[in-house]
Amino acid sequence: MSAPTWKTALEFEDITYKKSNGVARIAFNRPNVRNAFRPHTTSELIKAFYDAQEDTSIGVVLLSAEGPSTKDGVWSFCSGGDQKARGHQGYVGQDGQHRLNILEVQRMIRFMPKVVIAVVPGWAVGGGHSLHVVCDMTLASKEHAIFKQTDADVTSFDGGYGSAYLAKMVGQKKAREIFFLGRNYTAQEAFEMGMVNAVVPHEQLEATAYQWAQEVLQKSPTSIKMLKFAMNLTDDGMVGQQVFAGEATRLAYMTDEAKEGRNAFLEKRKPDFGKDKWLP
Ligand code: S0N
Repeated sequence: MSAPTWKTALEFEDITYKKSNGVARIAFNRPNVRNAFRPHTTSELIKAFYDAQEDTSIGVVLLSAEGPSTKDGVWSFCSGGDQKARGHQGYVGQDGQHRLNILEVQRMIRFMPKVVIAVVPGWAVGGGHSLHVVCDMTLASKEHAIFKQTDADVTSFDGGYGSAYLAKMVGQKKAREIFFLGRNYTAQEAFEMGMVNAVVPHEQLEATAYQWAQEVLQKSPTSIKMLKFAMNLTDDGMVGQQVFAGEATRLAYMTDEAKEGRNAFLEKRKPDFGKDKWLP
């Protein structure tokens, strides 16, 4: 496998955004506050994820983090919502509005027809923990990754994917322990409870993530997309069905049958879908 040749895709302030050979890398870049997200960060994340979704050359997105902190050398993935930006109705942006738009980022990760891998080099805490949960896979630094839920400490809780979906992943008892006690868990412990795919030596973390991405890119894009949406479906209710069914409709569009339906309408005639098409 050739080494990545990262090129900056778009310039941002709170995140970095690069691409290389079918892979997009979106990374938090506020290491001195443990990569906490403020509204400016989330709006940049939304722009980057949208760009990656629209780019047909991209099949895998790595959600990672720059670091370590220049203050104390500590690594972080993300420590959740920036408590300094927190107002009474949400997180307050430069425009003075209160928002909770990290949830929009979660939905983009969940519904994007591409694979999103969380690359966790350090602390994954609060809303940062929830982000790794919603990603399709998680790789964690053996030496520095720490998983922790502080939502109940700061009364800023994720009652959606961050908790209910986590419970599907690690089991009800363990998920309740994670949230109710707010303890620290190592990468190995997170692996053993089923919320981390692999524990990787820190120095190899980014290279391993890129290699996993390249492996995914060898697979059939339609299969990967349909499998992701099929696995989401049972937990996502009617929205899950809508996302899965949209792709089924796209596949139907590709058939001669669909072309005949469209052409017949445009030519103002009855469609002829042919015989012997009712497969058993
Ligand atoms: C990450 C922790 C455990 C690291 O501890 P450590 O290593 O001892 O470092 P500290 O000295 O504590 O921190 C270093 C510097 O970084 C600042 N900082 C850290 N985290 C944050 C943060 N989240 N916000 C603002 N600043 C932060 C420290 O202040 C310190 O700065 P200096 O050097 O200037 O003193 C530890 O730091 C920690 O516990 N952090 C707080 C984690 C936390 O409680 N996060 C919020 C939890 N809740 C959410 O994230 C939920 C948000 C969410 O996803 C959501 C859910 C539902 C609906 C909407 C939302 C939404 O947010 O939109």
